[in-house]
Amino acid sequence: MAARRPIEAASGDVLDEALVLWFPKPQSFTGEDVAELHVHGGMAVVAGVLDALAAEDGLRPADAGEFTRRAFENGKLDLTAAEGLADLVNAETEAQRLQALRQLGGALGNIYESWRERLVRASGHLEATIDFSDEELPQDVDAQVYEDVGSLRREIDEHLSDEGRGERIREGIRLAIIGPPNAGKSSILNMLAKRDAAIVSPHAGTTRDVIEVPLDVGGFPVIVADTAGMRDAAGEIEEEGVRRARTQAEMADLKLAIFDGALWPEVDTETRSLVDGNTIVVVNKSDLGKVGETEDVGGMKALPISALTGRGVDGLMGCIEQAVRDRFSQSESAGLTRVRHRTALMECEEALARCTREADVEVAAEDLRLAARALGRITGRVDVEDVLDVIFRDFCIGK
Ligand SMILES: Nc1nc2c(ncn2[C@@H]2O[C@H](COP(=O)(O)OP(=O)(O)OP(=O)(O)O)[C@@H](O)[C@H]2O)c(=O)[nH]1
Ligand SMILES: [Mg+2]
Repeated sequence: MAARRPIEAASGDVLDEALVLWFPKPQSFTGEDVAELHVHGGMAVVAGVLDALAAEDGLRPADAGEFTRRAFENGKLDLTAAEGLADLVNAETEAQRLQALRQLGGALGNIYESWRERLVRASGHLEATIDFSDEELPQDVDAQVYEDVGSLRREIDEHLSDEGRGERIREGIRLAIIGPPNAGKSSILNMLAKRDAAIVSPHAGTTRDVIEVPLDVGGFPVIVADTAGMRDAAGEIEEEGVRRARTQAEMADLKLAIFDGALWPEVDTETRSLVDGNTIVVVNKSDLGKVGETEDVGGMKALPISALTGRGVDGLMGCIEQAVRDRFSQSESAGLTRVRHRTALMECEEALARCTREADVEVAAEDLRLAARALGRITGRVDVEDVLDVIFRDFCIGK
């Protein structure tokens, strides 16, 4: 129901002409009666209307995430959908938006709920074999239960072995720029970021702290980290910088290994030792004329570029985008997006493993109930009080 109405203070002063929307329960977002006031957005209007509302008995400002929390508590959405909504509000790139929308639409919740129902049914069947005699039951009830538990374990294993794709899309894919000092790592970061994010200088050992820049690479969120040049450092501060560079290299989903074209064909041995299947190999300073078109480092094709002239830079961007796409494009089925999901799924899988090893049928049935409970925690059916505060804290006010 919508109407245009004057909004009045208790004194009778008209504060604004506003659009008033009335959503009767239970069809509203929260499942409760909800009134929305669409006022003219000036600060004085908003402050006046909020003051007038605060003067009414029983009214107070909503906490962050309170609308969504009430919707959850009234059974309007499950916990994974609520998380999807929070992610949608925070989405900065296309891949994040798509993933969040899919989760809000129930793609994850439906998977976990269907698994949970299978387990509840299986534990019921197993319990029936305790309470009833063989003659009263259809044949091979327990064999069927164990077969279903086996196939569910395989589905969960497959779901878990996604290399953290959904989590990376939510939090950002990590790309570390590594290499010897003075190779042009910071110049390359600045080029990718299209701004002077890091200090560039002719002195080896310029960068010490890790400098992170978030980028949108073909719709994927990528956090590019520039690091200190790898070498036996001169002094404590640089030493710490090099230690941090190595940590970044270990943590990264993808690496850009930069070699110095001024020293070519000499290559830094430590950087070379860090080159693996998730590394794009680059030789910078190709403008100095020492680097050929078809170079390689330890069998890996090396991309000649020049951060100074911009040569080869588009090719490098293309390589990064392709590497990200190859690794992080969404599969057909929805994937988990939070550590919370992963932990509960691992707990479920452990309970199922115990169940298959267990000789005592009563204990095995209890394992199935525990496994179902772990899944119920993801969608918010059981044991959720302790996680609710954490989840809804991430929301903004008014959602
Ligand atoms: N000729 C040439 N010089 C370059 C190129 N890229 C960077 N340089 C120069 O190389 C020097 C080092 O560049 P940086 O980007 O600071 O190198 P870095 O790898 O970050 O160095 P550290 O932070 O000390 O490890 C600077 O003087 C740059 O101007 C290039 O493509 N060609
Ligand atoms: Mg640097």
